[in-house]
Amino acid sequence: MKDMNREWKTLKEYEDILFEFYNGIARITINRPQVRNAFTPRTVSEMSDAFYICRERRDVRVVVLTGAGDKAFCSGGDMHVKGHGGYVGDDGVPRLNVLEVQKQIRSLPKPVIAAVNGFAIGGGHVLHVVCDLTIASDNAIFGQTGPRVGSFDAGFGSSYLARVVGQKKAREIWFLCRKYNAQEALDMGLVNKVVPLAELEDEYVAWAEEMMQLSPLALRMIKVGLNAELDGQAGIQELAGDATMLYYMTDEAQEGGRAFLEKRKPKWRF
Ligand code: S0N
Repeated sequence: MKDMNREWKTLKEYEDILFEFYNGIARITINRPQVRNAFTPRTVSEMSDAFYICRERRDVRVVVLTGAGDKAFCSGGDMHVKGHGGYVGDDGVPRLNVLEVQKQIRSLPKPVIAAVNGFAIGGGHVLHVVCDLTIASDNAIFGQTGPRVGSFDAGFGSSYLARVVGQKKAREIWFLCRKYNAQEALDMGLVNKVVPLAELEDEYVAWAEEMMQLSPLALRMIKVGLNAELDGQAGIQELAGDATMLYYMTDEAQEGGRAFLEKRKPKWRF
């Protein structure tokens, strides 16, 4: 059942996305239903800004990414603005700035849930793949189209996809460009749960609330560890950054800083 009393408060106004907050959950909604929530460079830079705010705000504990309407989560890059070298923004510069958002989602130190409410296609499919969890409505359709429409994502869109569904399935998804329904996606481990569309919001709020009962720092460390195992030096850098953050919380690290400011030798305790 949909909780009609749930009031989402706008966090910031944008042109192409909605950015709302409810009870520790930030929700980013791609709001271009007339093009099945395809993204332009502006959509992506707005998403990037919103994800940055989610990273910084302590009251945001879980982030949900979804699409407006009941037909699409996201249909990938907006073909109307695809030019030579990327998607062309209002400034005339071609970009693939969605790659930055993929990295932001993966390195956000909080769980990100994709709430897939329809088509998740092309670059839109990759967006759900890089989220930590995916909850899909029963009308959801998944697939890559790149080799059919003059594009491909050989980064997370391929390598991380293969870690999620296995090498054979990932190659099938990319080499045949088929579409898969929600049950097929569930069967191949591409999504965590499928619910009727009318129950999608209740479901992702329940999952977010369940995670918010748990230690935020423990979840953060698990996420960074899972990423580090896959991401080589960049993954180790993030894990090491969190290790440094934890070290800063110790008396030993505090003493080092104090000693410098007091112009004396630090007194390390062994
Ligand atoms: C989503 C589909 C299957 C929905 O079909 P349906 O319901 O029959 O609707 P349509 O009548 O086809 O569409 C409704 C209106 O929406 C427009 N539209 C749909 N998708 C797009 C889009 N991607 N760009 C622009 N407009 C779109 C339709 O044109 C239609 O408009 P009107 O009513 O005016 O005719 C179906 O729409 C579909 O197949 N869409 C295309 C999906 C697709 O191929 N997407 C891939 C786009 N390319 C990428 O994402 C590139 C990936 C990329 O950028 C990348 C590259 C390297 C590294 C990373 C990435 C990355 O993005 O991750």
